[in-house]
Amino acid sequence: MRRILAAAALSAALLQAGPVLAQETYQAAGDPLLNFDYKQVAVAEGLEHPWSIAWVNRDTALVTERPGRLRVIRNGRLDPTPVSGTPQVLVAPERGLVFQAGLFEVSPHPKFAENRLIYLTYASGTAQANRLTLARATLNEGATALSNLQVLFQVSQDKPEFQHYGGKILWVSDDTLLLSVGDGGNPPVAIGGELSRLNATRPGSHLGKILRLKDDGTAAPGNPFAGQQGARPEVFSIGHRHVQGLAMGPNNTIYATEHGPLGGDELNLIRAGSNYGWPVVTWGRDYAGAAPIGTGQRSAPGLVDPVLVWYPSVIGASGLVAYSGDRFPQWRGNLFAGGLATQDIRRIVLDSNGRVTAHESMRIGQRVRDVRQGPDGLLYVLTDEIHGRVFRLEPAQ
Ligand SMILES: [Ca+2]
Repeated sequence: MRRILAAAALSAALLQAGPVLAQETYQAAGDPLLNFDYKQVAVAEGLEHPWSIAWVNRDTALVTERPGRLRVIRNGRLDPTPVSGTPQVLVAPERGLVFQAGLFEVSPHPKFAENRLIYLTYASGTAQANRLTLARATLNEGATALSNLQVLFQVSQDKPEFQHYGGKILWVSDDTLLLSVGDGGNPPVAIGGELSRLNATRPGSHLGKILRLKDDGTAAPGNPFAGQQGARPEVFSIGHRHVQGLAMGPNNTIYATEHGPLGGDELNLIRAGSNYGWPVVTWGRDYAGAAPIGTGQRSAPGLVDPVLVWYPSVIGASGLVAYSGDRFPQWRGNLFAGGLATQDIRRIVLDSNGRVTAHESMRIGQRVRDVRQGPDGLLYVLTDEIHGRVFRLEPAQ
């Protein structure tokens, strides 16, 4: 299923910060249509805001529903009974753009076959004081119940409101994972009398970051800010607004999609210790009055530009995967990014240097929350609806 590289070699490659290269940003304007004949094949229906899908073996997939349920699809059939033993989750009421709290990612440990460990991310706390939480639990043989639930990590600061948690997990070796944490929310969301988003560039806060943790939730060794006074040892990269897609690309590269404000969703190539600029530079503008943000600039020395920006209209970036299967040979090495707002999936073509060379849109017609590759080499899609569904894309012939 997932190819895990030798932990030592990969960790060394991950931690190579490398120079901040002046890179060209590919501006993905408009919705060029993907010219490929594929069909949608239904897998499961009637899921309430499904958020994330992951396989524990070839025939068994787990799907989170944002209101706090974990569901199982066995041999292509949705079990009507949710998995028991899931954590208590803070769920946001449905209010337009801010209904983000709930149960997010499900991700089996890379050695799940041996240890049966499942990792979950979710919002916990109250409407006034809440935070992203990472927990793990043991899944029983029948995949009907979790036990031994353990909270492994919580974001350092409480925040009010229900926005920008992050919550994406990417395993980068057998014992370390990347975890995205959002900036806490749009103005006027504040912590300690200042805007929450200002924490994104501060290594002393978990907000607006990608973190690198061991599988027990503690800081992974060798993280780039670990020795710095006041810095959090978990921090891997900084200056993110709201990473909602995290994937390993060709040649051990790490890509992340994040939500910009009004305009300016980004695809970034993630390197240890880099600053991705939020909220100092962005292509987007604020929701409140469409005011310029930070410096009002798109780029600045020392801040890493996105490899692709969706501008002037955003896609509402969600799940991300690099395709490596054999059912769509012509797509191998391409990235697929879900679009909530655009109700589609974006195919993104990279060259051997990791730069974006092409981009096109696969129309779905519903908000796409996650796109992943199944063990069968097909692409699986989750739609973010009250009656959400899971389906797969197959070549038409
Ligand atoms: Ca940025």
